[in-house]
Amino acid sequence: MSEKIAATDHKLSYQEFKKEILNDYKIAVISRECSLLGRREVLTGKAKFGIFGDGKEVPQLAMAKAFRKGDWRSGYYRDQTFMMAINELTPEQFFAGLYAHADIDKEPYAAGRQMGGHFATHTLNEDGSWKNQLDHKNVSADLSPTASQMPRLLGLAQASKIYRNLDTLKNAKHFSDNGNEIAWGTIGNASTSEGHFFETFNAGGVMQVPMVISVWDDGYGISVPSKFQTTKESISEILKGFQRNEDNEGYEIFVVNGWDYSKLIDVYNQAATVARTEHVPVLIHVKELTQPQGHSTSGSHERYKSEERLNWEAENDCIDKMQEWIVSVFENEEELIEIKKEAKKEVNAAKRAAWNDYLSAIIEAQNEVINLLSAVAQKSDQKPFILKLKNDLEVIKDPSKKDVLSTARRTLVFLRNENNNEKLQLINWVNKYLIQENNTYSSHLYSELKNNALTVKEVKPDYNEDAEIVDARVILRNNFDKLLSNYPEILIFGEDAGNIGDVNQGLEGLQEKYGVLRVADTGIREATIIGQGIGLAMRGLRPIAEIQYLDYLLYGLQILSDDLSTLRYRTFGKQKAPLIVRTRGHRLEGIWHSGSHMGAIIHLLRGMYVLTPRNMTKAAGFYNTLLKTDEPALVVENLNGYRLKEKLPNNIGEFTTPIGLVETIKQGNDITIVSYGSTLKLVEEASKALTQVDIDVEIIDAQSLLPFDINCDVLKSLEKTNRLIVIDEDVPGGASAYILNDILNRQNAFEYLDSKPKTITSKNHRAAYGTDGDYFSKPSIEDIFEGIYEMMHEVSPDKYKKLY
Ligand SMILES: Cc1ncc(C[n+]2csc(CCOP(=O)(O)OP(=O)(O)O)c2C)c(N)n1
Ligand SMILES: [Mg+2]
Repeated sequence: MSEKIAATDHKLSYQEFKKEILNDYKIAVISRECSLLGRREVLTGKAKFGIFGDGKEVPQLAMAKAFRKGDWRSGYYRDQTFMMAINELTPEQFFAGLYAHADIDKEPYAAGRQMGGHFATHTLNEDGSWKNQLDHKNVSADLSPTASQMPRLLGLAQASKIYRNLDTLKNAKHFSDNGNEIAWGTIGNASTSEGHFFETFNAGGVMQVPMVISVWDDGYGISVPSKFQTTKESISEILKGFQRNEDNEGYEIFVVNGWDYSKLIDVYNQAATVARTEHVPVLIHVKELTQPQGHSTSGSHERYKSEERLNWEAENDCIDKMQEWIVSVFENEEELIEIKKEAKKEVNAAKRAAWNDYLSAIIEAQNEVINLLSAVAQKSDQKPFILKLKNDLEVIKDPSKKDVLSTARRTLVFLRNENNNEKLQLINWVNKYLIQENNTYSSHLYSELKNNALTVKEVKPDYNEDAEIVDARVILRNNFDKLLSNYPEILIFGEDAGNIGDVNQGLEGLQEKYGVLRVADTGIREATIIGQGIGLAMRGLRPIAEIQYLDYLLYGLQILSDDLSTLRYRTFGKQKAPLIVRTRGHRLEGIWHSGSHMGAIIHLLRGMYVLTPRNMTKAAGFYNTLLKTDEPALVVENLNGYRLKEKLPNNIGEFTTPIGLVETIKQGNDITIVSYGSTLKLVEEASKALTQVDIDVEIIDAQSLLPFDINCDVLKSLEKTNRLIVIDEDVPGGASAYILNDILNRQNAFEYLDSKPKTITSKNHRAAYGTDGDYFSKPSIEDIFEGIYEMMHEVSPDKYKKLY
């Protein structure tokens, strides 16, 4: 037995062996004590919500033993014991998370932005550069939607395969040691019902990547038992067909009870060996786990578990069983009782320290405001009211920032008719606090570093006098060729992206040139194509993930939204995944293939850049820009633009399209038209016809929807035209409303407008199929012409007579 336990790296002496086990035991009991006290903190109102790892401690000790520096975890909210065992979580940090302490030094996972139990390690240095991942045990930032940790697990694992097999990356010494790193996934039994789990599982088998997925099986997903979750009530049973054999590659599958410490260590060792050396994916189904305090602090499990089940859980607690086993080996019950006592003391002290730490800055602010209120009250006609506010604040023993700031702001209402130095000091305090806390809660949505994507300067495409006119897709293809050759860490993959070079030939011949690892076909599985990209990007590669059509982005949208877009924000800038997503959309016909649900996309993807180039030169320029920086973006190419003709620039791979800047593509005096993507072609057509009736519009290409027009150039145009129409093929109230809101509210265009601004959009439904379906669903040239004409008719009815 001892040899098995010690099998990881070297043989242990008896004393070392015992010490290691007792240390594990101590971690387990500390972790349990945190869960128990954590629940109490919520029930007494000091924290809002708690979700803990009680009942899952022992297998996590085993996983931590097999987990090496350079490895990655992509897991979920039950993994506090693992985090403690790899020395990335202390009890004090556990409570800082519970209290939502918004100081990244105290709560290093999310600076209080996520619920407790959601973990991460820092992969970035202060200046935004990568840390050496081989010096760390890496934890990709957790997120709450169940199974959403699975898609990126695929990419984290694939990176090892890429690093092992691509000679050109042999120097990537900060990311990989010859691909020897494992990506470890954890997931609850019930969450394996999610599509993300099955999609990831299948893709991992196809790709043969080193990932080890642990399923923590406690028989429930909140109140719903396995009977309603999983066929045959066993995930390992139904995944048996994935087991590899002599004829076929597949998975290695283990089944083990979660309370069986020594067996768990054995299994995790075997799993690690096969994944690390052979790059075979592994499933470890960890059964017979429990949930001693129920799912979370939101309810009690007595409501839904039978007495029989509750009794079974009490008798099969994994720590109790581990303890029994230790006593059977070492006969040291007293020692364990002592460890337990110590653990209780330690956790209690940590809890108190974390609470005081959390509160001290708020109490300081409370005192500042109390003093300021005392001072203003003395000078004020409203003294009794202000003193009442002050007293109400003073008696709050455990104040929140909200208590403090809202008191200060409400006081200013009483002082609205007064002017004195004391009031000025209060105003200064409020302004300072608002700025400070805005940074605490709203920073790091995008990179705030010197090299962020908005700083990349425009380099215009350069043309020879006799520049060749080519199918636009050739510009993209040549540009990708150049990028692949300039950046060895670029990988492009997607459905039909490899062998045929994508459905529109933007990658034609590039797989042949750069190999199947760098230009790759994938299965039809958008969520994991995105996840693959996120994981690869986290490990220092520069993936370009292709989603075949914009309409099918919806399958991956949840991961883009929940994982990628929030990554920098939810880690307070401590993790990044510079993934570029490439897709194509607009203007085919039918309910799908024609879609332009840009409104939905831009609202869900705050944290990414969303770029809508009007042609392929602009698109190529965006890719070139994005590769000079390290932020995630979605580029929507025009589906009907690949075979249109464009001039071939001679600085392929070098010209850039700036992010966040609009471009005026036609000057005019009467109305400013803002549009983007392929709708611009229709606007241009309509504008030619409008010239003939003496209407001269200015056309602005938005180009970049997230962010939109950071320099407020539309405003400058409106100073001249005083009229605005936003045109797109999204539904009413979609992206056009977003653009309109920006121009009116952020740019303050209101004062320049002489006509009511309007939008011209598609109908409320998706586009019907066929030429006529399209004509009656989306804005046509006539719709655009008439919409613009009507505005001029309202201005000058005699000159622009009613059309009909
Ligand atoms: C996509 C999604 N649906 C629902 C939830 C709410 N929810 C949180 S945990 C949970 C149960 C998960 O059970 P399981 O995967 O077995 O993990 P356990 O909590 O039992 O460890 C549910 C339904 C969620 N977080 N995400
Ligand atoms: Mg469960």
